[in-house]
Amino acid sequence: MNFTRAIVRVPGPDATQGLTTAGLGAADLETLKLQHAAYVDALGLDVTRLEALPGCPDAYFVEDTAVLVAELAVLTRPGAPSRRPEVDALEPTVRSLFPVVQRLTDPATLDGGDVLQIDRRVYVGLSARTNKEGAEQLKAALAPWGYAVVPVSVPEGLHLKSNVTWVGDAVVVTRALASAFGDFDQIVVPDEESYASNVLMVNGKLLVPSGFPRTLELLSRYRVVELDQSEVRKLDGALTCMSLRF
Ligand code: CIR
Repeated sequence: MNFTRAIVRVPGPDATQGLTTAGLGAADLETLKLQHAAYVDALGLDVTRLEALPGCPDAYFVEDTAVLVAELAVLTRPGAPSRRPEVDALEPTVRSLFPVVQRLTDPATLDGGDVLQIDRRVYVGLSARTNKEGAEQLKAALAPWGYAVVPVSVPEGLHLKSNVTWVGDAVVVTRALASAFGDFDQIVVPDEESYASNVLMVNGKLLVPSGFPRTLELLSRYRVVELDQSEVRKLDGALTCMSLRF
């Protein structure tokens, strides 16, 4: 929750052509770029801003391509084959910033959106994108550093973090995943606001997607910054996806 830096990637001219299951219609490129820029500003971190990656429309969802913890970075192997070139593109940046870098290999698949770190526990969603081998390889990479990897099945939504995020003293969670996070204080989002379970706590400021009034009320004890995610959501994206924080 305490970060100084972030890596982001600027959305390219093809950013609205990415993978999606949202069924919310076509995204508007200019609005999407504005939403991305507002998000990067709101992070308030020292940002490494990578250029758009031609041919990889989903590349600005940079979270999926690495798992960063204090001691090391693990480059992933995204579940969607079209996204795998994004990892090679990220690798030099990560190597320049982290002394230890590991990389998941075939047959592992894992998207960073399926990884939720809560202190020394790292929850890994088994989803359409992340398989058991992905969770096992991540466990092997992190175990020497004292992290416990806990697999969780993802009942709905694209990723684990489409259902649950950590705000420092509680999880913000959908009803579907509440029981899997019974060890923690919980803020359970109403079913019709499940998208709002993806929030991002950065140094005491809580970034929240706008348009979810009941969740906003539940989060009123935090210092909330609302951000319009309408276009990003059309591409199955959410707040955590668009940066790697460390
Ligand atoms: C995809 O389907 O891979 C992208 N359109 C959305 C990825 C969202 N990433 C995330 O939630 N971490």
